[in-house]
Amino acid sequence: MPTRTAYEGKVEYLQILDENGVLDEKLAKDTLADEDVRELYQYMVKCRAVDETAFKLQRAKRMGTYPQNKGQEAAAIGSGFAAKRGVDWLVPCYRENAALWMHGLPMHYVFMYWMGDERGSQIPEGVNVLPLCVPIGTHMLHATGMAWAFKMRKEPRVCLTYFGDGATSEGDFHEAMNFASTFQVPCVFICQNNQWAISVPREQQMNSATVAQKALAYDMPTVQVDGNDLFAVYKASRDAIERARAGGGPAFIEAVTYRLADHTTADDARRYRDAEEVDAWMAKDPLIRLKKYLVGKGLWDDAKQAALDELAKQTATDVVKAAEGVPAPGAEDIFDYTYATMSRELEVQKATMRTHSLGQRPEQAGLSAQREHA
Ligand SMILES: Cc1ncc(C[n+]2csc(CCOP(=O)(O)OP(=O)(O)O)c2C)c(N)n1
Ligand SMILES: [Mg+2]
Repeated sequence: MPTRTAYEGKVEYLQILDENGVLDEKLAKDTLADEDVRELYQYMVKCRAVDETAFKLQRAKRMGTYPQNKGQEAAAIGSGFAAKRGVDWLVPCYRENAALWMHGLPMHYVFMYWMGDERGSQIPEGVNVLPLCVPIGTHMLHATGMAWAFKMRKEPRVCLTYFGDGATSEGDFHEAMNFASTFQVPCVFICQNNQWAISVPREQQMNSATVAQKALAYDMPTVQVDGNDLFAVYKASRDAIERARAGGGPAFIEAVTYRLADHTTADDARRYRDAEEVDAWMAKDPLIRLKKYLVGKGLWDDAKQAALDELAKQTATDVVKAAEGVPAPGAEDIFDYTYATMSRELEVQKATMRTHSLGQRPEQAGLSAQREHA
């Protein structure tokens, strides 16, 4: 019996603005207007400044750790701009701050989070953003569940969930993809393929030529885009979001980008990756090419850049001030917000600020008993 092709798939690659700032006018049609590009460029520069400031803050021991977003701004902003603020929901990991800020998350919340203040995860009412999620891949299931709820409630909302290349090796990723596709929920999966999962390069993380092709197994519309190209990310995201909103089900976007900084401030990437590789990607920096495009069109000049740099610096200073200006939580908070009704033992611990159950002496814990219990 002759064999026949049971399934055949392909993945398209989209680039609209190349590394030299040259735009494919035909593909760019009906995407971003000049005014949008200029505004988004300014936003990118501000986000970069805030990101660099977080790094310095950690080095000055004023922040615990921090994963720089540097180099991935176009992927975050292009997709974030395509989503409707206050309607759609963003379900992040930790390398797309710019999208979260764009959707109303105050910038200093991210700083508070990395300073170890849990209130950084207490997202203000009306901001459709979930807290940062460090356990890799787990949040994609939350996004799928939320999108399922939107579908059941017939709400015209879409969930955007962000994750890295490494996350696609997790079981949670495949469960989320399978569920989203089987139930045709309005969820857009955005993989920021930044080539590295801490010190593991993409080629050692997976055998597939692209990340995007993983979605073919779930029969999901999928595309690979130049993730440092704001136009391409925007177009792919808008198409996916609007199709999902119209009932067309989930979609997958692989944004090919690069982590220009270390994995986090606890890492030193020089130990495992070549300087030439980093230099090559530095030349593809999304900010550089967007600036080239704007200058080429006569929409940008040195004076505007100087003013913007000043503004960006001020923005970063304001974010630090806001984050460090939040009063420290009281030590009692751990008692007050865990149980509706405290046990007798916890009441005693709260009153004395020490635990008897472990035989701990206040000096050992660096605490001095404030009050002895009656
Ligand atoms: C479930 C889980 N396993 C392992 C880790 C440790 N870890 C933190 S970040 C990371 C790599 C993630 O790589 P990727 O998904 O590509 O995201 P990137 O950091 O490159 O943005 C790992 C393994 C974790 N946080 N959660
Ligand atoms: Mg990665």
